[in-house]
Amino acid sequence: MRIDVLTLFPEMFEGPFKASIIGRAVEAGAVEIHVHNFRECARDKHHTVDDAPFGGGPGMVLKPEPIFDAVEKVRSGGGQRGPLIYLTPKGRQFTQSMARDLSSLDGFILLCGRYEGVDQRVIDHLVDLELSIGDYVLSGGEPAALVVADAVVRLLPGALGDEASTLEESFSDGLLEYPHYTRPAVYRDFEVPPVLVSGNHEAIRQWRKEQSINITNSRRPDLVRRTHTLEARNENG
Ligand code: 6GU
Repeated sequence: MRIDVLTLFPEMFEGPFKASIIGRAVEAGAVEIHVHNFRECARDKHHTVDDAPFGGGPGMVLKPEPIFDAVEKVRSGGGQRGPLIYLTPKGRQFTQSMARDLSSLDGFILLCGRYEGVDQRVIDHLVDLELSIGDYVLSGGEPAALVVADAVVRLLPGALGDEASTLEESFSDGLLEYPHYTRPAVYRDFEVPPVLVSGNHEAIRQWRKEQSINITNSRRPDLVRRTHTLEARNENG
């Protein structure tokens, strides 16, 4: 996979893309990540990327030319033909199922906005998908691009040590994960649930399923309803 990131703050990606799972996936050759500063595509000698909004009002708007040029350069250069994804609080809410869909692509481009946003013509004529990571406001799309890249890259074959681990985790089956415990079995009088040290694998499986359902019911009833709706739909044909 190849991910290209277009941003005015490439330094925000230096640490995160080197560390941990993404770093390992890059090292292993599962993903190539290219971060581009689209200020370099600005045409004037001051490298201007923003301007005041037509119609007046506060804030600045990112100009279309540097962004169109940067995207065209990426698409002609490295041979990246994947979708252009614009990170914006106005976008569709990013989910685990979108992460799965993106992980099957050869690549995609992440465009990070700043200020009041980008000129609408970028969205109308260049962007394929607008994504948000949740209902709060960030100062720019960069942290959201990191979130999307992380969620996708960890699903690539070779990114995680233990390949089974992405199938059982929270959201994969529409439920939150059951609690985990490790040694020691007793710590400061706090005991591990006895079933987990019973050696009864069927009882453990049942306990974990029950825990998943209970925690999802109490914290995220919206997820339970969605799973049940899907199960009901499948049964009805
Ligand atoms: Cl993608 N961008 C910004 N600026 N804020 C956000 C967001 C994105 N997703 C949630 N909040």
